[in-house]
Amino acid sequence: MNMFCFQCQEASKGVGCTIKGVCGKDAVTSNLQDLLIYTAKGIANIVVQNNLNAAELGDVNHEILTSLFATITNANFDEDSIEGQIRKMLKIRDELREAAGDASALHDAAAFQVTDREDMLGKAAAVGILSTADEDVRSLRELITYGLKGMAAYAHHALNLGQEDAEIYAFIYKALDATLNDGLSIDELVSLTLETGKYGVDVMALLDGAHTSRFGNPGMTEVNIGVRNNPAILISGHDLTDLEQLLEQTEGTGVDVYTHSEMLPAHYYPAFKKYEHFVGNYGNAWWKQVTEFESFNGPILFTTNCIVPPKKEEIRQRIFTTGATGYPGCTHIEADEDGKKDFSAIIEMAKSCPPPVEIESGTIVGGFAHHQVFALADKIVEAVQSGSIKKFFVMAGCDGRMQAREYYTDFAQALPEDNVILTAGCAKYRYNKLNLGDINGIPRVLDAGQCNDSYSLAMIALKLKEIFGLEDINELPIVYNIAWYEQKAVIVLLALLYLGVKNIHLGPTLPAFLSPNVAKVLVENFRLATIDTVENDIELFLGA
Ligand code: FSO
Ligand code: SF4
Repeated sequence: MNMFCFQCQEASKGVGCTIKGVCGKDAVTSNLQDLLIYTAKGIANIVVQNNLNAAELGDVNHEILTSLFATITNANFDEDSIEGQIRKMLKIRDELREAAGDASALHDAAAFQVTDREDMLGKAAAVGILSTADEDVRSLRELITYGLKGMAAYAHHALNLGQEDAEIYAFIYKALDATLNDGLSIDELVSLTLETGKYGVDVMALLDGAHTSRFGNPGMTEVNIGVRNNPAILISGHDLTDLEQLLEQTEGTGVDVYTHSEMLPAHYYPAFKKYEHFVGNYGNAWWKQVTEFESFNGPILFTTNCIVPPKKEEIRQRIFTTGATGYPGCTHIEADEDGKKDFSAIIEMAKSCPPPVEIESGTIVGGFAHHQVFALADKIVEAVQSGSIKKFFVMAGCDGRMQAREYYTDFAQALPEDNVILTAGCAKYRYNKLNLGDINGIPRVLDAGQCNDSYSLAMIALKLKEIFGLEDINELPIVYNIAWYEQKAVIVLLALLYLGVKNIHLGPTLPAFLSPNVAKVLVENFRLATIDTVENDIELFLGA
């Protein structure tokens, strides 16, 4: 069976995965994910055509988020779970359509019917990415859709914290529906792409507010990267409510909890500091999990992507998924109606496992989200004015397993000592253990947090613009050298473009889903570029 997916940076040959994903996603799962997206578009079509009020769509909104989120790279590899979600969405769609009345003007996505898996796969083949023949229209439709996937992931986390915004849902319906509309011009699709960026800013602000109002403002924190001699659970992904519940349920059980990859920034929040058994961070960015899960010894809880398909049965038995994630053969933990999750099976398993094997020791420093950086503003402004800090390099985004990403370690190392790196997302693991020192007490790597905390980096830029009395954000001594991997990075990128940031360097390669003409539009209007050699880039960024 064939598939076509080009949504992430690892798209095969820089074009697209056609037989099996480089990520490990098989053709059945990939095609079912295409059909799930098509079904979500069908629901959006009904909502838009009937002018339904998103504020009144409760569960429909939530299932749209779950569906988009489940198709993000490395989130859900479980074909049964994707099929189950399609069936759920079709039921919601049909009820919505019947309640709305007039169905005559609806798109096929709002009305098609399927019976079994085979039927679903047949339909998927007809409605996948390549069903849009014009490569520029396809490129823009997918760019918008991937932005929406990232938006949905962040909205889902905010929702878990009880925060939602009907305007974001309304935009998701509008944009999904627009991707079905053959009447839209390229210009209209480009402007919808930028509007997606606006809602990207809004959703990150929503999540930032949800996090900080519940867990406090992140502050400068030293995080232990060594281990203790107790059995332990490793928690990965981005969902802080899952972490909160896990910490509550493990308290007093003798089981320690460690963060992995994008969960590291949880240590920066005041609310989690009170847990004595919340020991530290184990390991590095997502792709190193293959060896790190082996030496961790205990169970692992995935709250979101990035899952690397576990080859060994022993590891698979220790992996638990929750929320939009899934992997065949791994235990999935569902929330009850109140959002509560029962992690007792994970805790019981942990008790029977040996403690983690130490792979590193010492500490790393982070917690430089907007509140902490604003508190240091005087010091930072003084350092800029005195020339102690020459430039800031925003190196946020994702890490990945491709060798080309060594560029980011080399770049951080080669950067002259009067420059500061602002980071967020798992990209940080390429340089956050290098001991790059500090400038007048300000660490040279300032980690704001998760990829969604790129919002903080944008807030910091806007604050500096205000302090320095500048007209344009691009006059700041800030260079954007961003690494991307999956669709959350797409919404972060669109958000930065919406905020007017120009000259973003995106690597290690430009997205396969940008057609030459769409890439040209981004280059001409935003001076978007990719990376070169470390030497040439340092010269380019600092030479003038
Ligand atoms: Fe990384 Fe994976 Fe946060 Fe992504 S762990 S790659 S952009 O999921 O979301 O930074
Ligand atoms: Fe390929 Fe990336 Fe799609 Fe996986 S998510 S199938 S690696 S393009």
